Amino acid sequence: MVFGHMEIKDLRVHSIAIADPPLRSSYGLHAPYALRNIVELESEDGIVGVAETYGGECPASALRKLRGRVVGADAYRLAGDLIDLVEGEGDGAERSHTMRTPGENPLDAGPRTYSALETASLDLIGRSTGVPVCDLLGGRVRDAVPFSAYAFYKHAGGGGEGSDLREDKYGECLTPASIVRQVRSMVDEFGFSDIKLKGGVLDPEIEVETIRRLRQEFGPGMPLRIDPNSAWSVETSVGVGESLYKELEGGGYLEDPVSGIAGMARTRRELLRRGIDTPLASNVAVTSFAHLPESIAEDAVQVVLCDHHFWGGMRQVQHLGKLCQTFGLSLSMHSNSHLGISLMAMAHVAAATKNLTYACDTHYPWQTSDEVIEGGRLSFDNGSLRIPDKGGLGVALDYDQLARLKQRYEAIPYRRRDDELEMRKHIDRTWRRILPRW
Ligand code: GKR
Ligand code: MG
Repeated sequence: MVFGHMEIKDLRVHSIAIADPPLRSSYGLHAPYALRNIVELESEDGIVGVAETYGGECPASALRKLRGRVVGADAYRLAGDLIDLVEGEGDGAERSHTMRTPGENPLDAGPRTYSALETASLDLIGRSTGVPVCDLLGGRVRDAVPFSAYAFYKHAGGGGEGSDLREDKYGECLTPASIVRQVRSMVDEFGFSDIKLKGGVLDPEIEVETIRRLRQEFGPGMPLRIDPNSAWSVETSVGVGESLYKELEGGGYLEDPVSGIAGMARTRRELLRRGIDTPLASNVAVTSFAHLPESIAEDAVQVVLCDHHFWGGMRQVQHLGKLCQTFGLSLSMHSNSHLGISLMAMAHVAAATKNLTYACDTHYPWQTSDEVIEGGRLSFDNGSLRIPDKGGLGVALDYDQLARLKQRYEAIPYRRRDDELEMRKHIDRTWRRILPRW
């Protein structure tokens, strides 16, 4: 290896499937398996850097198409060499997640692909130098990153299919009382001290009641958030905001109650007119840098949810953090169904991003049994993940588990996330995603 240069010899992309329970959101229903792609970059010295990203065919083929630009490139310069993926076509305001589930929006394919390669190259550099990724990113501002309990209304079932059915750890949860039980169990097991409820599933009155019951159970010291993924009209959003004013105080927020920047801005104005200043958060209306000018001018969103997987990588999240700080916005973190490589990458970028002061979202507790890293499932310590004292991300691939999850992917028919179709297959043959539903 020449000083300050590390040639990439190979790019490998592995499509895997992980068991996922029948979780509900305004997008529809989770399939029995969530799909992920695992990326490996191998250096000339045989060191391997890894990343985890959105699953299925499109993300995998977008990565494979870049092979000619990646193999032979310098790992230290890869992110710079590929920056056109982040800044080129698709950086427009059309990129919202209102109608497309995260990971399935062709307009953010470039930033998503770039992010996976940036993460794997940072892991590679970190492993070869012994420096943790958060310190390569400029240095950590925290050693442990807090995550929140992510409650979902769900049908009975623990995920998987046929002979691969998994234990249903939380049972059916379609009432306020069963959500309280679900969250109690998560908080007791993982030590979380923030709660997010995925809403947009049941009548808003039931969801309001669910939040109230959570407040009764956990008290005012436990911040609460609710996220119906744009399922409500402005009127409903304002009504819920009024009803839950007290419950969302003290570090909580109302996330994407309504679709679009204009709808969020109207909701904000109406709430302020009523003396309610609950922050509005978003990972649906605001999903790219191009959305920020309008959102800031209209005061539509006060908490931006970053996610290195679709914002164009870890450095773009740091830029986003600085922009948010400059304009007086807060920063939180979004997640989708994922395994430990993603969780650790999320922790590293959060550790290196100063104004990420909210507990991050994570779906990790929902993937109860599958894992692809050596040592198996990662553990939270009092709801937080500690940055390991190791170079890179600090996790290594377990190749037996990887082979098992690849076989699973080959054996199942799912090739992209389609929650609307799953809803029609299992719950209601006529179901369509209608916005606003209430
Ligand atoms: O997993 O069903 C889900 C969520 O609704 C997910 O798709 C969202 O992207 O968690 C996410 C969110 O905060 O909007
Ligand atoms: Mg959200």
